[in-house]
Amino acid sequence: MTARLLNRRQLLATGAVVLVGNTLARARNGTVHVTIETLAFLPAEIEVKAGETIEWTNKDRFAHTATVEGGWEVLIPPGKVATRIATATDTVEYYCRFHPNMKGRIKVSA
Ligand SMILES: [Cu+2]
Repeated sequence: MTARLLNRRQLLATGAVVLVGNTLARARNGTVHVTIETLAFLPAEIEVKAGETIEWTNKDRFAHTATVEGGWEVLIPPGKVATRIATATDTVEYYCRFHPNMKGRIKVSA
């Protein structure tokens, strides 16, 4: 979580931040990208602002979902991309309905 405290220049200098699977990823051009590969959301934790787009790219050969218990669900077919526009209440944990061990987290910042 320390990544948030770094300024943009420091983030660029430590470019590995976005590449290492489980660290915070920020939106670029209004979209934050999550790759699904070998049964994992990468990065597992993302930070968005309300109105920004979350885009999941499924590189696996089977379908996955981004599912929030008692909330919304996005189906991501194999080899496809699916999106959701983040809302103010989207600070949530989510998982894949087909593979409950796949877990992710969304944080909505002001
Ligand atoms: Cu899955």
